[in-house]
Amino acid sequence: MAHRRAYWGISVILSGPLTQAGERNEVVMDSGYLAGRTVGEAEIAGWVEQFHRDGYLFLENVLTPAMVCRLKDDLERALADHQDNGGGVIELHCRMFETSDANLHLFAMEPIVTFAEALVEKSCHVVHNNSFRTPLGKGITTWHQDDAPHYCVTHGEPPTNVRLPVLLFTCNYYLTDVPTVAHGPTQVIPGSHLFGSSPPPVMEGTEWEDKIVSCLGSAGSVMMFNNQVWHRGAPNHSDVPRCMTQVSYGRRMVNHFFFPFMNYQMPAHCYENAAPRLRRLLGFLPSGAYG
Ligand SMILES: O=C(O)CCC(=O)C(=O)O
Repeated sequence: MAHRRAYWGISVILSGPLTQAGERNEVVMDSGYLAGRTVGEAEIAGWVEQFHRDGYLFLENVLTPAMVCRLKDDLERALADHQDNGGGVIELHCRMFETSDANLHLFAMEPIVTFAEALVEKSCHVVHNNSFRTPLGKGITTWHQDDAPHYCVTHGEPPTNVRLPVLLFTCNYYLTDVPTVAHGPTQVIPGSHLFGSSPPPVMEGTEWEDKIVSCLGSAGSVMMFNNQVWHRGAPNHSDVPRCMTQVSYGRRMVNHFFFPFMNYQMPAHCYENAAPRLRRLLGFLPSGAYG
């Protein structure tokens, strides 16, 4: 099982001590965070290529500690107030942006928003923003795709000469440190977005077991993944609940998933003073086919 860490240019990485789980932590000497920075076209294009190849992209040192702190506080407050249905495996609060400016701010945050526009389409929008806490021993541990396969390979090997349009992808922002597999990282099978089939619910004993990548990183990291890629949250066997906020970007042809969907009305305070880009991301889309 590989443990992949992706760092961007200006971090200095040193080898750290072995953890109790026998894994070597790397220590990142911060000389800055990505949040709010404009990244050059070439770097964005490189990220897009990597995402198309692997079905995901993991970046560390994105959110500042202050941002992480606010997002986590907002999650704790929201959960104390109300919990949505997390299926018994996570403690969930939907539509965080309605009550959390920190979440709303993520939608148009550079350089992730520019990456989303390059990857999905220029007029993409935000279709989902949930936050959750993974209690000890729990997690969304069944392997899955977020949506059914966009194409099905009926026989033989999956094609290697296709590139799927990215209709929808999700950003998992880590709000707690995930230094070891025991902390329940998001795990992924690289390239599986092109397999044209759904994953087995359990990877142990399958031909893909040794392909699992665990995205280990500090709070403030972001794991961005295609809705087609095989992934899960590893069970949280640490002694700290794991916190996460999610923002999903979709094409115009993908509607939002703001529960209860039908007759959902976005509170006016979310958009009335928003800049044009954020307004579009909130759903004020250009007209086009079907509308
Ligand atoms: O908890 C995680 O890291 C993964 C979450 C997940 O699988 C999902 O939201 O679809």
